[in-house]
Amino acid sequence: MAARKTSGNKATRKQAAPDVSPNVSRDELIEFYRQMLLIRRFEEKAGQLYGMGVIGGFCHLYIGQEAVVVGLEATARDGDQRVTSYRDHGHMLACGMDPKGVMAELAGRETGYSRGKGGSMHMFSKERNFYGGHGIVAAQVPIGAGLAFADKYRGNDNVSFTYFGDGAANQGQVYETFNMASLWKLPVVFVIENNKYAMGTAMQRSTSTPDIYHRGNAFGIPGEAVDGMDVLAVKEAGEKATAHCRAGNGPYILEMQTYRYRGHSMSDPAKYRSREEVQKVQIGRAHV
Ligand SMILES: Cc1ncc(C[n+]2csc(CCOP(=O)(O)OP(=O)(O)O)c2C)c(N)n1
Ligand SMILES: [Mg+2]
Repeated sequence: MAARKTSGNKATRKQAAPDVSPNVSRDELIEFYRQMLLIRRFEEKAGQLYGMGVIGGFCHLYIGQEAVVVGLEATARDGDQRVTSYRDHGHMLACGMDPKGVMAELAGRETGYSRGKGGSMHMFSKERNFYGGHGIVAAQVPIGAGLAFADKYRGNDNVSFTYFGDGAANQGQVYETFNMASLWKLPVVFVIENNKYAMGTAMQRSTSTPDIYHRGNAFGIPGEAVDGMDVLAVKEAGEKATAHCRAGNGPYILEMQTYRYRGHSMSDPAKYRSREEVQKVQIGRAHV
């Protein structure tokens, strides 16, 4: 998580710190940190419980990518909807789902969000407008456009946050969705979480052009790349994207430059990248 420098010295430390930006209060910053830390600690515990055999089945950790979902959820309003892939624990916690219910589901308990039958990849909350948790790569993308279609039909100004990975961005159904979403001016923010890898395949081995956010050009969908390790940059970009959608201008693409610190899933030999590469990103010496 990249932290921004704040002003201040020892003499003034006891006084309330000044707001770092006109758009973000000190309390809001603390709340962002609390949420990112909640996700980090939740994920670490999930990894530990998996190792102990308490959690079974598939389990994909979000560690490293926390700023993306926390920054974007800061721009969400009541009524906004969200859908994502199997790497979904952070999204559920950030949209206000109960961590105990999520953890219970991971452990296959009846008190879990899917009564213990869905596991890590298949949880939903109608109350929080969270529509999963999808194990089929990119399957959630047309679903996200469908959610936005419902909003347009109902005539409200809600948006649908539709998250998918850099690998998913190479799937055909993404482009069918871009076409319809643009044609019908659907209020959907396509959030590409570019963590540089699709399982063990580095992006440059699978993706013809490095700037995925350009992929909306053919459909007239604007897009931009964002430092996904900086929660404030994410929030700022999210505000622009949601304002675009809420004003009836159709979809918007945000390519979040991020990185996953852990393996693709719990069984990942991690032979496709070096420990040094991961460490460089963690200490902020490499561009993500
Ligand atoms: C249609 C389909 N093809 C292949 C797979 C196997 N698979 C699971 S995750 C994954 C990689 C996806 O990478 P990306 O979209 O970058 O998401 P990330 O795991 O990095 O979050 C693949 C190929 C699948 N689940 N569904
Ligand atoms: Mg990826």
